[in-house]
Formats: sequence, C-alpha cells, structure tokens
Amino acid sequence: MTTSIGFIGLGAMGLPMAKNLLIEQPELKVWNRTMHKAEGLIDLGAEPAGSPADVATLGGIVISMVSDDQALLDVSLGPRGLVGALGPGGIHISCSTVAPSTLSTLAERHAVHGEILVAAPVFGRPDAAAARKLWILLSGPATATERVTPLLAPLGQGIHQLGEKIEAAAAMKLAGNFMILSAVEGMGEAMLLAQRYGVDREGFADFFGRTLFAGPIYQNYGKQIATRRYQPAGFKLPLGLKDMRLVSQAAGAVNIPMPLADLLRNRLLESVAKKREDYDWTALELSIAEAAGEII
Ligand code: NA7
Repeated sequence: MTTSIGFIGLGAMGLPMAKNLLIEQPELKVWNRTMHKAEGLIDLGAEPAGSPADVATLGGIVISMVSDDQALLDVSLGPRGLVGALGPGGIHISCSTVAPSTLSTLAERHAVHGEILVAAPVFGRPDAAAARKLWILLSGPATATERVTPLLAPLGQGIHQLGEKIEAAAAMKLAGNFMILSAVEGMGEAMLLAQRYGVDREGFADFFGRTLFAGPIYQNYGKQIATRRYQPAGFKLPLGLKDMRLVSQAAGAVNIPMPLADLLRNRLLESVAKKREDYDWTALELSIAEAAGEII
C-alpha cells in the first residue's frame, strides 16, 4: 500500500495541518487553488501537484481542508477533481465544515469508483492546528476510519469517533459552532449589561473564565470580546455566517426550529453588510453594542 498522502487546501487551517502532517509523512503531495501558498511547504519537502486529482495515488489517502460546500464539490467533482482519481480502496478525508447532505452526496459519488469518503471536521483555530491541539470528529465506514485514525491522531489532541453515518460528524461540528456562537452572543450581551453598571469588561471575563464558566470558549473568547480585538481573524466572520446558514438549513430539513441560530445568522449578516468580512466571527458582538447605542 502506498505511503504517499495528498493534501488539498492550504488556507488558515489547512496550512498548519499540512505542515504537521509533513513531519509524520515525508511523502506529502499538496495542492492549493492559489499555489503560492504552498511555497513554504515545498521548501520543507512537500511535492507540489498540478490539480486535486494529482495529489492522489491509487488506493491512497487524501485530506481536504477547503472553505465551504462549493469548494469541496469543486475540488472533488470539478475538472481534474479528486473523485475517480483515488481509485478502489482510496480514501478522501474531508475536514471542512459543510452540510451533512453535501457529505452524503459526495460519498455516493466516490462510491461509484470504489472510493470511500470520511468526514473529519475539527474544532480549533489556526493556532490550535499549529500546536496539534485540534479536536477531531470522525465519521464514515469503519474500515476507512480505522485506517485514517493513525494519520489524523498526530494532528490533534483527540479524535471523537461518531460511527458509520457520514453526516454525523458534520452535524456535530455545526452544532458545536452553534453553541460557540451562542456563548459569544451571551457574553456580548452580559458583558455590556455589567459594563453599563460600572463593571470592567476584562475583569468580568476573567472572573467568569476562572469560576462558573471555566472552559476554553468562555476563557479565550471572553478575553477577546472584553478587549474587542477582532483582527487578525482566527476564524473569519464570513465562514461563521456560512456555518449558521448551514445550521438553519440542516435544522429545517429535520423540522427543528432554532430561533437562536436565526438571530446569530442575522448578526453575522449585519456584520458583513458593515464590511467586517476580515474580522473574527466573535465581532458579531459589535452589533450588540451598536444596538445599545455604543459608538464603535
Ligand atoms: P481559509 O483560510 O479561507 O482557506 C480556505 C481554503 O479553501 C483555501 O485553501 C482556498 O484556496 C480554498 N478554496 C476556497 N474556495 C475554493 C474553490 N472553489 N476551489 C478550491 N479551493 C478553494 O479557511 P480556513 O482554513 O479558516 O477554513 C477551512 C475550513 O475549516 C472551513 O470549512 C471552516 O469552516 C473550517 P485559496 O488559497 O483561496 O486559493
């Protein structure tokens, strides 16, 4: 069996993941739509590929980490796409945050060629990816998830197995991002309330981060919201909007009303309308402040 691994998508998340992978897998073929982003990796020994299909070796494994559903479909089914290039026994590991339905559709397209799709979306921002601190969700056929587990393990601090249903990892990832943004909304509103009555924002975040809400979301995002440092973005605001749209769509498909997801989607939409595309997704907090008459 081949030892060469392929990697598609060298953005904010993909690049540090590929860099860590290269340490474990010296035979790494990489492709990015904008190929100059691969230069640093090529200097470290990665092999550049001319197309998504060219990162694949017959029966091998390819990881993709592209921005959204359309990008995943483009690299998979577009010209010189990955589907059909892996061949029987080949595995495509999709790490992007996408709709559950996109994964099931893509899995069927791969299956026509005897290829297997595995979903492995991750929790963690680019700094966590660089530090191998990602939490990885994993779903797909057991034979494939068993084979890819040793490959993915060094990229994060843990892998959470979700069984054979390919949609499961996507649904859990979207649900997790929804909970993160709900916490951002809660912190933004609560911090502003306390501030109006004389409470220092950083002191507020520090207290709750140490006591009642002693977890990474409240600690890290709490500090960020308190200081309103939204650039450079760890997770770009339009990607958050993409995720809240996906949450609403996925919820609608199974008849689950999620009014909070609708509110968060509108907050992010307003932020984009206000030209905050380059801000971190937590910058939706600015809309809370503006609605309360704060001049930002
Ligand atoms: P980035 O930093 O915006 O990177 C996105 C990557 O996806 C980057 O490599 C892009 O290539 C690539 N991309 C985007 N559209 C396409 C199309 N149509 N075809 C091929 N490649 C494409 O995002 P992150 O790394 O922060 O996030 C990645 C995922 O993790 C995403 O699902 C998040 O929600 C979570 P480019 O460099 O622009 O040529």
